[in-house]
Amino acid sequence: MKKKIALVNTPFIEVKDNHPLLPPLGLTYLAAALEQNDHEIKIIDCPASNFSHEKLKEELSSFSPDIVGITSLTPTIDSAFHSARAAKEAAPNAQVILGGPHATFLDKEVLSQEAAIDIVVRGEGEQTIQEIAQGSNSANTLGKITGITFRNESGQILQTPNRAFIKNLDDLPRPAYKYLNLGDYRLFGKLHMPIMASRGCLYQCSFCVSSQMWGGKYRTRTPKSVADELEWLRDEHGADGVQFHDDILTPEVKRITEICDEIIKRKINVPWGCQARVDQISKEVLVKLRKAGCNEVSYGIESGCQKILDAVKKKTSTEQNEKAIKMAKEAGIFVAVTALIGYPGETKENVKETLDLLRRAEPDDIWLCIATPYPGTELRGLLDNMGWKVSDNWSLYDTMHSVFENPLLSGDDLKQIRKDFYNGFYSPGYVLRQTVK
Ligand code: B12
Repeated sequence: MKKKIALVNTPFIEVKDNHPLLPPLGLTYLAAALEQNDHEIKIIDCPASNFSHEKLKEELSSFSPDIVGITSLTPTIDSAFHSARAAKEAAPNAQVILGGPHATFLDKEVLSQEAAIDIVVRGEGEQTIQEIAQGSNSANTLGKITGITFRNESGQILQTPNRAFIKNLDDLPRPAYKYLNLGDYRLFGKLHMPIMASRGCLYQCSFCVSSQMWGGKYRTRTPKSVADELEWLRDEHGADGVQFHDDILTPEVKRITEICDEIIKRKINVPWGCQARVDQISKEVLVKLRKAGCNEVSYGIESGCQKILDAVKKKTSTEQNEKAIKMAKEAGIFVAVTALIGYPGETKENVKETLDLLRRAEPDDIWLCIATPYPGTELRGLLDNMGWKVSDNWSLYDTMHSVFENPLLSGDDLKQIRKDFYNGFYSPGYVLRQTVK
């Protein structure tokens, strides 16, 4: 049966305003899956449209959906609850579904906290939402759909088994951007669009949920399908730049070389950025990336202290961190890094090692993140086991706030360290060097 389905990116204020607001890749993938079954779809991207919850409610009232699907991360979960209540008020008979990493790992909690949410979709959502939309909303039908947690008629919360990961990513229809007003995403007139060439991560860093969310196996699309999508983004949507959303684009030299060669051969000529690991990058790979249009590489260096790199299970060394930054700069690629401070066991001296490394290597941009125990991470389990007090104020889970009591580094210490570091790093000298570049 054809249904009316609204997909909602919940209202929030971007945490970092010099980053372009990108079209929501997850929602456009869900829309593409749903339109295969002829459903009527509307995507409401509240941050892009500058919609409040009140305005969202008005939009939902006039669309009158049968299903409302909401996406959210940990820092936006309270806003997602608010959106769910707005959805029930606007369309009382609609099924309200929540997805994304926070809901995936706190599925039962989310359903017991917010009565306006009917179903949580855990993990990859394309096939699951298709099945929900095709079926009725009886507990009997829902109970047969893998990868969901839901409330039955008597209020009991039931969890079905995990859904198997999608095997062949080339089978997925391309993200359906036609439901968005792409003009909303232009920054200084330029449109940046996302793309994802793989899913899954082979590593299990203690602060990250990726391998659980997307699987510990690296699932890839063919270089041809990636290059086809890049051409499509450029020609059909007018993309001026592209951002790869893969956790890591470069784990296999052969594969990244093939992708780059395909881009070079076809003269795609669109600048792009990606995330890479410092132990998988070489001068040759960086030169190839640059030749294929890569103008920004982002490394999760995490720390300049080997003790902390080992504690977070990063499987890299401080020497690799420094060398990878240097090589990217030499290849003429803008290099951004994320680094972590305030990990359990870290001292002020250990943090200083990280800050010294950053000052020495001088990457072009730095995200100095305060260690944050997102639901589903090993770090969260570690804090629970140690009995350290962890905040449940999810809006603070943006890596700029300290959310657990740390006997070695207090929240105030970490805030001050960040402030002092940024004040020094983005000095008039830095600005001058970047301008000359
Ligand atoms: C690109 C990215 C960003 C971009 C966002 C750009 C944009 N507008 O999309 C930027 C740099 C801005 C960013 C910022 C942040 N990010 Co970020 N980011 C990512 C990254 C690398 C890719 C996101 C993506 O496009 N994924 C691909 C799409 C297809 O997946 P998806 O959106 O999750 O949707 C799928 C499923 O989740 C599910 N699903 C999702 N929603 C729904 C809804 C319904 C109804 C259904 C049925 C299914 C469903 O189905 C979808 C299709 O399979 C992910 C890691 C990852 N691999 O996902 C981290 C990730 C999402 N980010 C994360 C974090 C922590 C942040 C920050 C909070 C902190 C920080 N300093 O980075 C900020 C906060 C942003 C905010 N506004 O609140 C965490 C989230 C953890 C959590 N529990 O919330 C992740 C998972 C990284 C990690 N490994 O821990 N991020």
